Amino acid sequence: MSTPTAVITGITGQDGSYLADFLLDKGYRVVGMVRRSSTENFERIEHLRGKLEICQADLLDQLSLINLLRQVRPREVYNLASQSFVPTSWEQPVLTGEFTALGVTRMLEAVRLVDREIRFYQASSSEMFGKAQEVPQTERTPLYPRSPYGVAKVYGHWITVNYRESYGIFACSGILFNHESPRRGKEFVTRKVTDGVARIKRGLARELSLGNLEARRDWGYAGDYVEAMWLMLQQPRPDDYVIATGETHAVRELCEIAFARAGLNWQEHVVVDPKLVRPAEVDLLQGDASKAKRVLGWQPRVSFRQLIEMMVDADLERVGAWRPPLGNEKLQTDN
Ligand code: NAP
Ligand code: F7E
Repeated sequence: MSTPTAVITGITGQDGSYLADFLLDKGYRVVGMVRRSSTENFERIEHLRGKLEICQADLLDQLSLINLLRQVRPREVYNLASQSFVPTSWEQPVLTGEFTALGVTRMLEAVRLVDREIRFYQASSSEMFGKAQEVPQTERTPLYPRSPYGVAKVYGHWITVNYRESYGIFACSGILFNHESPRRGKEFVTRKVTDGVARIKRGLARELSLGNLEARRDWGYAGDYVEAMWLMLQQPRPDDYVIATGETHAVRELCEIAFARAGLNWQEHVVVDPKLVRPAEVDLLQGDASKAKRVLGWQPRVSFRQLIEMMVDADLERVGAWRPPLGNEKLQTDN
Protein backbone atom coordinates (compact mmCIF):
# COMPACT_ATOMS: atom_id res chain seq x y z
CA MET A 1 0.00 0.00 0.00
CA SER A 2 1.27 3.54 -0.77
CA THR A 3 2.28 5.85 2.08
CA PRO A 4 -0.79 7.70 3.37
CA THR A 5 -0.52 11.51 3.36
CA ALA A 6 -2.08 13.81 5.95
CA VAL A 7 -2.33 17.60 6.03
CA ILE A 8 -2.47 19.15 9.51
CA THR A 9 -3.57 22.76 9.88
CA GLY A 10 -2.39 24.25 13.18
CA ILE A 11 0.79 22.14 13.12
CA THR A 12 2.63 24.69 15.32
CA GLY A 13 0.00 24.38 18.06
CA GLN A 14 -0.22 21.88 20.92
CA ASP A 15 -2.45 19.34 19.16
CA GLY A 16 -0.78 19.71 15.77
CA SER A 17 2.56 18.72 17.27
CA TYR A 18 1.17 15.64 19.09
CA LEU A 19 -0.81 14.55 16.02
CA ALA A 20 2.32 14.89 13.86
CA ASP A 21 4.26 12.68 16.33
CA PHE A 22 1.44 10.13 16.20
CA LEU A 23 1.02 10.03 12.40
CA LEU A 24 4.77 9.92 11.70
CA ASP A 25 5.01 6.93 14.04
CA LYS A 26 2.29 5.28 11.94
CA GLY A 27 4.34 5.80 8.78
CA TYR A 28 2.39 8.74 7.31
CA ARG A 29 3.80 11.47 5.14
CA VAL A 30 2.82 14.54 7.20
CA VAL A 31 2.45 18.01 5.71
CA GLY A 32 2.01 20.83 8.21
CA MET A 33 0.26 24.02 7.18
CA VAL A 34 1.69 27.24 8.65
CA ARG A 35 0.68 30.83 8.11
CA ARG A 36 3.31 33.33 7.05
CA SER A 37 5.13 34.99 9.93
CA SER A 38 8.18 37.25 10.14
CA THR A 39 9.77 34.81 12.60
CA GLU A 40 9.50 31.03 12.84
CA ASN A 41 7.28 29.65 15.54
CA PHE A 42 8.31 25.99 15.45
CA GLU A 43 9.26 25.21 19.09
CA ARG A 44 6.67 22.45 19.41
CA ILE A 45 7.77 20.72 16.19
CA GLU A 46 11.51 21.40 16.44
CA HIS A 47 12.14 17.69 17.23
CA LEU A 48 10.40 16.75 13.94
CA ARG A 49 12.54 18.86 11.63
CA GLY A 50 13.50 16.82 8.58
CA LYS A 51 10.59 14.40 9.14
CA LEU A 52 7.78 16.84 8.38
CA GLU A 53 6.99 18.88 5.29
CA ILE A 54 5.87 22.45 5.91
CA CYS A 55 3.68 24.45 3.49
CA GLN A 56 2.41 28.00 3.82
CA ALA A 57 -1.31 28.74 3.62
CA ASP A 58 -3.80 30.69 5.72
CA LEU A 59 -7.34 29.97 6.90
CA LEU A 60 -8.22 33.52 5.76
CA ASP A 61 -7.11 32.89 2.19
CA GLN A 62 -9.25 30.50 0.13
CA LEU A 63 -6.87 30.21 -2.82
CA SER A 64 -3.94 29.23 -0.59
CA LEU A 65 -5.98 26.34 0.85
CA ILE A 66 -7.02 25.08 -2.57
CA ASN A 67 -3.44 25.27 -3.83
CA LEU A 68 -2.18 23.44 -0.75
CA LEU A 69 -4.52 20.48 -1.33
CA ARG A 70 -3.82 20.47 -5.10
CA GLN A 71 -0.09 20.32 -4.43
CA VAL A 72 -0.13 17.74 -1.61
CA ARG A 73 -3.12 15.52 -2.60
CA PRO A 74 -3.67 14.18 0.94
CA ARG A 75 -5.85 11.28 2.00
CA GLU A 76 -6.68 12.98 5.32
CA VAL A 77 -6.99 16.61 6.42
CA TYR A 78 -6.99 17.48 10.13
CA ASN A 79 -8.29 21.01 10.61
CA LEU A 80 -6.79 22.02 13.96
CA ALA A 81 -5.98 25.67 13.23
CA SER A 82 -8.09 28.30 14.97
CA GLN A 83 -8.02 31.27 17.31
CA SER A 84 -8.33 28.98 20.34
CA PHE A 85 -8.08 31.23 23.43
CA VAL A 86 -11.53 32.02 24.82
CA PRO A 87 -10.77 35.45 26.42
CA THR A 88 -9.25 36.72 23.14
CA SER A 89 -12.54 35.89 21.44
CA TRP A 90 -14.23 38.74 23.34
CA GLU A 91 -11.39 41.12 22.38
CA GLN A 92 -11.32 40.00 18.72
CA PRO A 93 -14.75 38.50 17.99
CA VAL A 94 -14.73 39.18 14.25
CA LEU A 95 -11.26 37.73 13.68
CA THR A 96 -12.20 34.73 15.84
CA GLY A 97 -15.22 34.18 13.58
CA GLU A 98 -13.04 34.46 10.47
CA PHE A 99 -10.50 31.84 11.68
CA THR A 100 -12.56 29.54 13.85
CA ALA A 101 -15.89 29.59 11.99
CA LEU A 102 -15.45 30.63 8.33
CA GLY A 103 -11.98 29.07 8.20
CA VAL A 104 -13.72 25.68 8.44
CA THR A 105 -15.90 26.45 5.42
CA ARG A 106 -12.83 27.54 3.47
CA MET A 107 -11.08 24.24 4.26
CA LEU A 108 -14.20 22.24 3.37
CA GLU A 109 -14.59 24.18 0.11
CA ALA A 110 -10.98 23.33 -0.75
CA VAL A 111 -11.75 19.65 -0.10
CA ARG A 112 -14.94 19.82 -2.19
CA LEU A 113 -13.16 21.50 -5.12
CA VAL A 114 -9.94 19.46 -5.11
CA ASP A 115 -10.91 15.91 -4.05
CA ARG A 116 -14.14 14.80 -2.41
CA GLU A 117 -12.52 11.52 -1.33
CA ILE A 118 -10.37 13.36 1.25
CA ARG A 119 -11.27 12.42 4.83
CA PHE A 120 -11.74 15.56 6.93
CA TYR A 121 -11.43 16.05 10.71
CA GLN A 122 -12.82 19.19 12.38
CA ALA A 123 -11.54 20.22 15.82
CA SER A 124 -14.81 20.95 17.59
CA SER A 125 -14.95 21.78 21.26
CA SER A 126 -16.77 21.20 24.54
CA GLU A 127 -17.07 25.02 24.67
CA MET A 128 -20.05 24.48 22.35
CA PHE A 129 -21.95 23.08 25.39
CA GLY A 130 -21.20 26.29 27.34
CA LYS A 131 -24.11 26.73 29.75
CA ALA A 132 -24.46 22.97 29.91
CA GLN A 133 -28.02 21.77 29.41
CA GLU A 134 -27.29 18.37 30.98
CA VAL A 135 -24.50 16.59 32.85
CA PRO A 136 -22.60 14.73 31.51
CA GLN A 137 -22.57 16.05 27.93
CA THR A 138 -22.93 13.66 24.97
CA GLU A 139 -23.18 14.03 21.17
CA ARG A 140 -26.91 14.69 21.66
CA THR A 141 -26.68 17.42 24.34
CA PRO A 142 -28.13 20.74 23.06
CA LEU A 143 -25.47 23.40 22.36
CA TYR A 144 -25.44 26.70 24.32
CA PRO A 145 -22.09 28.48 23.70
CA ARG A 146 -21.03 31.23 26.11
CA SER A 147 -18.30 33.09 24.20
CA PRO A 148 -17.61 34.27 20.64
CA TYR A 149 -15.16 31.34 20.48
CA GLY A 150 -17.88 28.85 21.45
CA VAL A 151 -20.30 30.39 18.94
CA ALA A 152 -17.67 30.13 16.18
CA LYS A 153 -17.03 26.46 17.05
CA VAL A 154 -20.78 25.75 16.80
CA TYR A 155 -20.68 27.13 13.26
CA GLY A 156 -17.61 24.99 12.45
CA HIS A 157 -19.34 21.90 13.83
CA TRP A 158 -22.55 22.37 11.84
CA ILE A 159 -20.84 23.30 8.58
CA THR A 160 -18.86 20.05 8.90
CA VAL A 161 -22.07 18.07 9.38
CA ASN A 162 -23.61 19.99 6.49
CA TYR A 163 -20.81 19.22 4.02
CA ARG A 164 -21.10 15.56 5.00
CA GLU A 165 -24.84 15.60 4.33
CA SER A 166 -24.78 17.91 1.27
CA TYR A 167 -21.82 16.49 -0.64
CA GLY A 168 -21.17 13.07 0.92
CA ILE A 169 -17.73 14.18 2.13
CA PHE A 170 -16.17 11.96 4.82
CA ALA A 171 -16.23 14.75 7.41
CA CYS A 172 -16.05 14.10 11.18
CA SER A 173 -16.45 16.51 14.07
CA GLY A 174 -14.50 15.59 17.19
CA ILE A 175 -16.07 17.30 20.21
CA LEU A 176 -13.00 17.35 22.40
CA PHE A 177 -13.06 18.41 26.02
CA ASN A 178 -10.07 20.34 27.45
CA HIS A 179 -6.79 18.55 26.87
CA GLU A 180 -3.43 19.67 28.13
CA SER A 181 0.27 18.78 28.13
CA PRO A 182 3.70 20.28 28.74
CA ARG A 183 3.27 21.81 25.23
CA ARG A 184 0.08 23.69 26.21
CA GLY A 185 0.13 27.47 25.62
CA LYS A 186 1.01 29.37 28.80
CA GLU A 187 -2.19 31.45 28.79
CA PHE A 188 -4.43 28.40 29.41
CA VAL A 189 -5.12 27.77 33.08
CA THR A 190 -3.35 24.40 33.54
CA ARG A 191 -0.09 25.58 32.01
CA LYS A 192 -0.39 29.02 33.61
CA VAL A 193 -0.54 27.26 36.99
CA THR A 194 2.26 24.72 36.33
CA ASP A 195 4.53 27.40 34.86
CA GLY A 196 3.66 29.64 37.83
CA VAL A 197 4.52 26.85 40.30
CA ALA A 198 7.90 26.36 38.64
CA ARG A 199 8.69 30.08 38.69
CA ILE A 200 7.68 30.39 42.35
CA LYS A 201 9.67 27.28 43.30
CA ARG A 202 12.75 28.65 41.53
CA GLY A 203 12.43 32.03 43.26
CA LEU A 204 11.47 33.97 40.13
CA ALA A 205 8.02 34.99 41.39
CA ARG A 206 5.97 34.93 44.60
CA GLU A 207 2.37 35.19 43.43
CA LEU A 208 0.14 33.78 40.74
CA SER A 209 -2.99 35.73 39.71
CA LEU A 210 -5.99 33.67 38.63
CA GLY A 211 -9.67 34.28 37.88
CA ASN A 212 -12.54 31.93 38.74
CA LEU A 213 -11.24 29.11 40.98
CA GLU A 214 -14.61 27.32 41.06
CA ALA A 215 -14.92 26.65 37.29
CA ARG A 216 -14.91 22.92 36.59
CA ARG A 217 -13.47 21.21 33.53
CA ASP A 218 -13.00 17.68 32.20
CA TRP A 219 -9.24 17.76 31.62
CA GLY A 220 -7.40 15.03 29.67
CA TYR A 221 -3.97 14.52 28.10
CA ALA A 222 -3.43 15.83 24.53
CA GLY A 223 -1.32 12.78 23.61
CA ASP A 224 -4.35 10.54 24.29
CA TYR A 225 -6.77 12.79 22.39
CA VAL A 226 -4.93 12.94 19.04
CA GLU A 227 -5.31 9.17 18.74
CA ALA A 228 -9.10 9.65 18.80
CA MET A 229 -8.85 12.14 15.89
CA TRP A 230 -7.08 9.52 13.78
CA LEU A 231 -9.46 6.71 14.81
CA MET A 232 -12.44 8.79 13.63
CA LEU A 233 -11.02 8.97 10.10
CA GLN A 234 -10.36 5.19 9.95
CA GLN A 235 -14.03 4.17 10.41
CA PRO A 236 -16.29 2.89 7.61
CA ARG A 237 -18.62 5.90 8.07
CA PRO A 238 -18.05 9.52 9.13
CA ASP A 239 -19.62 10.61 12.42
CA ASP A 240 -19.25 12.95 15.41
CA TYR A 241 -17.77 11.90 18.74
CA VAL A 242 -17.34 13.34 22.24
CA ILE A 243 -13.80 12.78 23.56
CA ALA A 244 -13.45 13.25 27.33
CA THR A 245 -12.29 11.54 30.53
CA GLY A 246 -15.70 11.61 32.24
CA GLU A 247 -14.19 13.31 35.33
CA THR A 248 -14.59 16.94 36.30
CA HIS A 249 -12.26 19.00 38.54
CA ALA A 250 -12.24 22.60 39.77
CA VAL A 251 -9.43 25.08 39.07
CA ARG A 252 -8.92 25.07 42.87
CA GLU A 253 -8.09 21.31 42.78
CA LEU A 254 -5.68 21.90 39.90
CA CYS A 255 -3.86 24.44 42.11
CA GLU A 256 -3.75 22.06 45.10
CA ILE A 257 -2.16 19.24 43.08
CA ALA A 258 0.26 21.45 41.13
CA PHE A 259 1.64 23.37 44.12
CA ALA A 260 1.83 20.22 46.27
CA ARG A 261 3.94 18.51 43.60
CA ALA A 262 6.60 21.18 44.17
CA GLY A 263 6.23 21.06 47.97
CA LEU A 264 4.29 24.36 48.09
CA ASN A 265 0.97 25.43 49.66
CA TRP A 266 -1.18 27.02 46.92
CA GLN A 267 -3.07 29.24 49.39
CA GLU A 268 0.16 31.11 50.18
CA HIS A 269 0.69 32.08 46.53
CA VAL A 270 -2.56 32.25 44.54
CA VAL A 271 -4.38 35.58 44.42
CA VAL A 272 -7.73 36.10 42.72
CA ASP A 273 -7.83 38.96 40.23
CA PRO A 274 -11.42 39.92 39.28
CA LYS A 275 -10.10 41.20 35.90
CA LEU A 276 -9.45 37.56 34.96
CA VAL A 277 -13.08 36.54 35.52
CA ARG A 278 -14.86 36.12 32.15
CA PRO A 279 -17.90 38.13 30.99
CA ALA A 280 -19.83 34.85 30.68
CA GLU A 281 -18.40 31.70 32.26
CA VAL A 282 -18.72 28.02 31.42
CA ASP A 283 -19.17 26.70 34.97
CA LEU A 284 -19.16 22.93 34.56
CA LEU A 285 -18.05 20.58 31.80
CA GLN A 286 -18.05 16.81 32.10
CA GLY A 287 -18.08 14.64 28.99
CA ASP A 288 -19.49 11.21 28.32
CA ALA A 289 -17.25 9.47 25.76
CA SER A 290 -19.22 6.18 25.74
CA LYS A 291 -19.79 6.35 21.99
CA ALA A 292 -16.07 6.82 21.24
CA LYS A 293 -15.22 3.97 23.61
CA ARG A 294 -17.78 1.67 22.00
CA VAL A 295 -17.26 2.52 18.30
CA LEU A 296 -13.62 3.65 18.15
CA GLY A 297 -12.27 1.52 20.99
CA TRP A 298 -10.72 4.71 22.40
CA GLN A 299 -9.71 5.12 26.08
CA PRO A 300 -7.97 7.94 27.94
CA ARG A 301 -4.79 6.65 29.59
CA VAL A 302 -3.44 9.55 31.69
CA SER A 303 -5.31 10.56 34.87
CA PHE A 304 -5.86 14.18 35.97
CA ARG A 305 -3.24 13.91 38.73
CA GLN A 306 -0.69 12.27 36.38
CA LEU A 307 -1.31 15.02 33.81
CA ILE A 308 -0.80 17.91 36.23
CA GLU A 309 2.25 16.30 37.83
CA MET A 310 3.76 15.64 34.39
CA MET A 311 3.27 19.33 33.52
CA VAL A 312 4.75 20.59 36.82
CA ASP A 313 7.78 18.32 36.41
CA ALA A 314 8.35 19.53 32.84
CA ASP A 315 8.07 23.18 33.88
CA LEU A 316 10.39 22.70 36.87
CA GLU A 317 12.96 21.22 34.52
CA ARG A 318 12.46 23.94 31.92
CA VAL A 319 12.71 26.83 34.39
CA GLY A 320 15.89 25.19 35.63
CA ALA A 321 18.07 25.65 38.65
CA TRP A 322 17.23 28.07 41.47
CA ARG A 323 18.23 31.66 40.83
CA PRO A 324 18.31 34.61 43.29
CA PRO A 325 14.77 35.87 44.01
CA LEU A 326 13.65 39.09 42.34
CA GLY A 327 11.71 41.85 44.11
CA ASN A 328 8.13 41.41 45.24
CA GLU A 329 6.84 41.09 41.70
CA LYS A 330 3.83 39.20 40.30
CA LEU A 331 3.87 36.81 37.43
CA GLN A 332 3.85 38.56 34.10
CA THR A 333 0.99 36.48 32.60
CA ASP A 334 -2.21 38.51 32.68
CA ASN A 335 -4.57 36.21 30.80
P1 NAP B 1 -3.29 26.13 19.72
O1 NAP B 1 -2.14 25.54 20.48
O2 NAP B 1 -3.78 27.49 20.08
O3 NAP B 1 -2.90 26.12 18.16
C1 NAP B 1 -3.65 26.80 17.21
C2 NAP B 1 -2.98 26.67 15.86
O4 NAP B 1 -3.78 27.35 14.86
C3 NAP B 1 -1.59 27.27 15.77
O5 NAP B 1 -0.76 26.38 15.03
C4 NAP B 1 -1.82 28.55 14.98
O6 NAP B 1 -0.69 28.98 14.26
C5 NAP B 1 -2.90 28.08 14.03
N1 NAP B 1 -3.61 29.19 13.35
C6 NAP B 1 -4.32 30.16 13.96
N2 NAP B 1 -4.84 30.98 13.04
C7 NAP B 1 -4.44 30.53 11.81
C8 NAP B 1 -4.65 30.96 10.47
N3 NAP B 1 -5.37 32.05 10.18
N4 NAP B 1 -4.12 30.24 9.46
C9 NAP B 1 -3.37 29.14 9.73
N5 NAP B 1 -3.13 28.69 10.99
C10 NAP B 1 -3.66 29.37 12.02
O7 NAP B 1 -4.55 25.15 19.80
P2 NAP B 1 -4.63 23.61 20.28
O8 NAP B 1 -4.81 23.56 21.75
O9 NAP B 1 -3.55 22.86 19.62
O10 NAP B 1 -6.05 23.19 19.67
C11 NAP B 1 -6.16 22.67 18.35
C12 NAP B 1 -7.58 22.87 17.86
O11 NAP B 1 -8.49 22.18 18.71
C13 NAP B 1 -8.07 24.31 17.85
O12 NAP B 1 -8.96 24.46 16.75
C14 NAP B 1 -8.84 24.45 19.15
O13 NAP B 1 -9.80 25.47 19.04
C15 NAP B 1 -9.45 23.07 19.24
N6 NAP B 1 -9.72 22.55 20.58
C16 NAP B 1 -8.75 22.55 21.52
C17 NAP B 1 -9.01 21.99 22.75
C18 NAP B 1 -7.95 21.94 23.82
O14 NAP B 1 -8.30 21.72 24.98
N7 NAP B 1 -6.67 22.07 23.48
C19 NAP B 1 -10.26 21.40 23.02
C20 NAP B 1 -11.22 21.41 22.00
C21 NAP B 1 -10.94 21.97 20.77
P3 NAP B 1 0.39 30.04 14.87
O15 NAP B 1 1.40 29.19 15.58
O16 NAP B 1 0.89 30.70 13.65
O17 NAP B 1 -0.35 30.94 15.80
O1 F7E C 1 -9.81 28.03 31.10
C1 F7E C 1 -10.71 29.35 34.44
C2 F7E C 1 -11.45 29.92 33.26
O2 F7E C 1 -8.41 29.12 29.34
C3 F7E C 1 -10.35 26.99 31.87
C4 F7E C 1 -9.31 25.98 25.00
O3 F7E C 1 -8.38 25.00 24.61
O4 F7E C 1 -10.56 24.35 26.23
C5 F7E C 1 -9.89 25.59 26.35
O5 F7E C 1 -10.80 26.62 26.75
C6 F7E C 1 -11.11 27.55 33.06
C7 F7E C 1 -12.10 28.66 32.71
O6 F7E C 1 -9.57 26.89 28.89
C8 F7E C 1 -7.86 31.54 34.94
O7 F7E C 1 -12.37 30.95 33.67
C9 F7E C 1 -9.46 30.69 36.16
O8 F7E C 1 -13.32 28.43 33.38
O9 F7E C 1 -7.64 26.94 30.37
P1 F7E C 1 -8.75 27.78 29.91
P2 F7E C 1 -11.05 27.00 28.27
O10 F7E C 1 -11.56 28.38 28.28
O11 F7E C 1 -11.88 25.95 28.94
C10 F7E C 1 -11.66 24.35 25.30
C11 F7E C 1 -12.25 22.94 25.28
C12 F7E C 1 -11.29 24.87 23.96
O12 F7E C 1 -11.83 24.47 22.95
C13 F7E C 1 -10.41 26.09 23.94
O13 F7E C 1 -9.78 26.22 22.68
O14 F7E C 1 -10.17 28.12 33.96
N1 F7E C 1 -9.61 30.23 34.90
N2 F7E C 1 -8.39 31.52 36.21
C14 F7E C 1 -8.64 30.72 34.12
N3 F7E C 1 -8.35 30.54 32.82
C15 F7E C 1 -7.27 31.18 32.31
N4 F7E C 1 -6.96 30.99 31.01
N5 F7E C 1 -6.49 32.00 33.08
C16 F7E C 1 -6.74 32.22 34.40
O15 F7E C 1 -6.04 32.96 35.08
